[in-house]
Amino acid sequence: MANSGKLAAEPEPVALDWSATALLIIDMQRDFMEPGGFGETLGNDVSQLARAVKPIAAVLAAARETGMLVVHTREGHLPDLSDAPPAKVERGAPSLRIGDPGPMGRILIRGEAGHDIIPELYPIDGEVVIDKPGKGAFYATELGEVLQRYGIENLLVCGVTTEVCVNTTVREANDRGYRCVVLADGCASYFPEFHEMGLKMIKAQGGIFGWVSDSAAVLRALSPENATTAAAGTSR
Ligand code: C5J
Repeated sequence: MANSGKLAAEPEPVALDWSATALLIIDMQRDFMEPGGFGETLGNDVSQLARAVKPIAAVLAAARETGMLVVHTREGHLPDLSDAPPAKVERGAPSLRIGDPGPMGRILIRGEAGHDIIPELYPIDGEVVIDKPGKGAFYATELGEVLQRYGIENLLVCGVTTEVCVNTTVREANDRGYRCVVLADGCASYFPEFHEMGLKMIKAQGGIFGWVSDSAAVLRALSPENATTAAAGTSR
């Protein structure tokens, strides 16, 4: 595991105990990333999100190499929609609603092809996958217990979309006492201006919700040259 030197970040470098740090990858699902999924039914240009894939893949590879806990989340609902509030299902005028049949199966429903994580970032054995019905990864999930069990204090957060599920999760985590470092190039939005503002909202006011860094800084920090101590998490 890398040392506990400071990670380059804004508004200021942050010292992380890497053995108490997890990589949290938010909702890199086909439903958000690919044509025919939930994101596109809402009228979005899904190609805007592709830029986050390579940076996340690089950090994911480094996290796997160092034995860091990796947590993937998936937004979605039970087939009977019992966990989908009508206020969510009925909102707006999408081309298909949550639960409707689409080209990748029923929109945003657990177990359907569209609900799955994209192949480039597919979880491997030992990684945690959290299914969440809401935007925040803590709401109505076991994420808090999982992080506690592994002694996690810090989260490297990436995924989509910056201003919706990433921001909501970071705010939830901040209130629960986690240090959140959001990877700017590992997040994306259908609206580039919301991506920018979403990051600004996190790091403003002295880091009101956390820090913003990027994949290159994390890769430097996790590189073998910086590794001085054994990974606390290699038995995961
Ligand atoms: C959205 C998400 N945008 N994962 N979900 O509805 O950000």
